[in-house]
Amino acid sequence: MSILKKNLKKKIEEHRPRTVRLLKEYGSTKISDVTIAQAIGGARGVKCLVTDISYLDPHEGIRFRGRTIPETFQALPKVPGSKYPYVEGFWYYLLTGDVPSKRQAESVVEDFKARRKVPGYVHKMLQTLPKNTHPMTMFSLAILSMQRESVFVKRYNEGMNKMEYWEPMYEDCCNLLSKLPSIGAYIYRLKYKGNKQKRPNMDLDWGGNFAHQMGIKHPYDDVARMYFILHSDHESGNVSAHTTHLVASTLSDCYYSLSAGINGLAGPLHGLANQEVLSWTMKFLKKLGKDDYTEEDVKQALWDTLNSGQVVPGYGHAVLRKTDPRYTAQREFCLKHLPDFPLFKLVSTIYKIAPGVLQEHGKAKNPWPNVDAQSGVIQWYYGLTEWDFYTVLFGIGRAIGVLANITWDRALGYPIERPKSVTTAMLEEFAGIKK
Ligand code: NMX
Ligand code: MLT
Repeated sequence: MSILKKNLKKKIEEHRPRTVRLLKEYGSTKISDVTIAQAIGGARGVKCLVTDISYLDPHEGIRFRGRTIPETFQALPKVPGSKYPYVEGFWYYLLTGDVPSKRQAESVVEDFKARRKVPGYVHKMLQTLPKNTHPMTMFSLAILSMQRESVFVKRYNEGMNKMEYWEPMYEDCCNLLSKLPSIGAYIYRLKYKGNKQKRPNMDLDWGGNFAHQMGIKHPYDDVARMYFILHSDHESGNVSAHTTHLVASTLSDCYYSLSAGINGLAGPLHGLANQEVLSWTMKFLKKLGKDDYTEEDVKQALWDTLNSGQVVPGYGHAVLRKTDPRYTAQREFCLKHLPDFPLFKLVSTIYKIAPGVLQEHGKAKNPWPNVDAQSGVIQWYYGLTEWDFYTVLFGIGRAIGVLANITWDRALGYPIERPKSVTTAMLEEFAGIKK
């Protein structure tokens, strides 16, 4: 058994009695009420999911296993010659809650390398798709096409004890996660680089090999490591995490579950906002027809968007009530590596103007930028200008968090998810409205 799997097993065995006790002795303790506004309005703020992998505070932002973003980057073992951690070490950390030693992180690097090879039929399937298929559709299909590899399904069909469910789920998640960077890069080069593919480099870690297969030189390997960790997890209520969890709760395997979660990420109000930000910014520059712009021009463009009934992409959030620390982390990267890049300057001007405009508009509860407002600029700077690919990057990162979560879902025996619905007439009755 691998070092990670052995440690995870120990953690699971230690954790199980806590969940059992809460259920048995405190099951009727109330943690949330539900209002009519919440029932109609997307369950905002209803506390009905459990995860220990990350927690999102509205004012502080995300903590992974109790650590803020800077603390996480600081704590994890770094790739030699890089300031950024191994993504594999981060996977270890999310699963166990323990910061791995360099040796422990590197054992996951080796384990992932052994699982990295993408089956040939995935490439063949991708080649048959119409040329204008969106990269997110390709990514989701690639994941789904590998469902036949599921170890969980095989073991389930043989007859398996519930207490063992997490083990084949863990194997499936490692098998799937280890392949995602290669699949993403394959889609990129198939769609935008005339299908001139690069073979994986077995000397490189997960993030480094992604940069290599994309064909983008250093420091893009560090950009990839930073990006994937930043986008990994945002507690359990966001659409991609919740969908993955929901589908997995039926005992569907991780291929079905992640593919579904990726489909949720592909919506413009969720992950696809990162492509919308670039598209909005480019339209703004095109409409202006010149390189220089004033703050007044930016303000006018934001109002034009709002007045035409559209959202300002990259701004607002269902939980956060301040600038997203993932935005700040990427902004700090830009200030260090690309301070004079014109697109970064424009995004910074939007950051200066948009919150005031959104406040004056008076609808968005959070006028501050989220992760998607800043991520595309960095990709563009390093030569990845095909913005409809950006959400695939988000998806590769998001897989780390949601796959860690569904492994724990199996370990703790979370049941099939099935909330209750009511009718409008029932709501009217609750409200005391007479017909
Ligand atoms: N621009 C214009 N209007 C907005 C914005 C925005 N950026 N954000 C919220 N609103 C509106 C929202 O559409 C709603 O209008 P209405 O009452 O007409 O339905 C109103 O303000 C109240 O919405 P909130 O309660 O503030 O936001 P909610 O929790 O419903 O939605 C988002 C959260 C993130 C979906 C929303 O802020 C949004 O649409 N933002 C732009 C898209 C975006 O950046 N999404 C990425 C989120 C992060 N991610 O990667 O997933
Ligand atoms: C995410 O990373 O999933 C987004 O910020 C959306 C969310 O948390 O609701």
